[in-house]
Amino acid sequence: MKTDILKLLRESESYVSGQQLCEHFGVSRTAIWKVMQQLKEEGYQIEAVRNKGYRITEVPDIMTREELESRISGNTKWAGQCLYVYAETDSTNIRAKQLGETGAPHGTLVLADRQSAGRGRRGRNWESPEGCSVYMSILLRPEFTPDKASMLTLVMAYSVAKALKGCTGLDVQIKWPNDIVINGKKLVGILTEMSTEIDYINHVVVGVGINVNTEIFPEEIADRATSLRNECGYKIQRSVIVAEVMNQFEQDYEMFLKKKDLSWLREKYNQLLVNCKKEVVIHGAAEPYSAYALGINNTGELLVRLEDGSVEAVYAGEVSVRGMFGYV
Ligand code: BTX
Repeated sequence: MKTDILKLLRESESYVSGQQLCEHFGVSRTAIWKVMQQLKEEGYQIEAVRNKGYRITEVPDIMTREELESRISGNTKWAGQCLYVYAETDSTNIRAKQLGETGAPHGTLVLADRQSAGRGRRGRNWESPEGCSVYMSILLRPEFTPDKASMLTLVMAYSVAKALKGCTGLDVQIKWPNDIVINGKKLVGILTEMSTEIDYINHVVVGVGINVNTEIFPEEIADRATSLRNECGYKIQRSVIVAEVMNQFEQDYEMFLKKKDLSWLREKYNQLLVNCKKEVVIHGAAEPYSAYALGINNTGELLVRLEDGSVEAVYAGEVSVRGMFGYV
């Protein structure tokens, strides 16, 4: 009921009468009043006017189940419909993988307000302070073969980039394969992990860390990390970002299932690619080498032109691409 009340209040342009709410939910006025008190305690500013009813005047940036559910529930069919919300956890990817082992449905979304052991790729760390950013992992149960799973990182990057552009108007770009950047700094990291048999996927977990309202970063990453707030100069509601990412990702995932490759987003993705048509350095298993990035192919590899004119496909798992001058 709290989720629905929140939704009704937010979506209503004027006051919602107590009587209306009582009838809608089949409960007493006291029950409604109690929910309003709880919401106020959580930081919602709710105006109560005699003979008119209730009106929400300010929404806090909190990551509670009700706040998130009220944003996501009517928006998607399966993405984020089953929700696990933690004030703190080690890593939402770890939680989602455990849920994957115990039968949680496709689209289950795990969120935390803080991660004590947020993870990047290859054992790296993801800074996850409390109260300011989005740490979320979606559990997927795809019916395609394991070789296609790495494309999901690219699909998610595309969905997140669109969602962030839509919510903030910022000119975000994708740094292949798993970061979103702006002005040469990292805004988002994506970590895809999967559990497989030889030719069968048990489940895939796509974890997304979005720096939303972080103002100060630890010294080690301060020169190459940024947040939406630092870029646009005002605070952003995290739950709105989460809901929009789920909305975009559900549509993009369904398109991916239909097409079985990235042909449908290739051109649009390449337009968002920060390194496209630029010299890059490929850091692989052997010596790093420089090449000219041409964009992704239909299966998500980065095509690069080598000095001898030949074109090579670089695999996401093998390398990281650095710009000639620093991080991007
Ligand atoms: P990555 O290995 O590409 O990036 C990790 C590197 O990025 C770190 O070594 C550090 O230099 C830098 N870094 C660390 N924290 C931040 C930050 N908050 N902002 C910008 N740069 C940072 C990228 O890995 C994948 C990250 C996925 C994070 C999500 S959060 C939800 C889910 N749960 C979880 O444990 N991981 C994922």
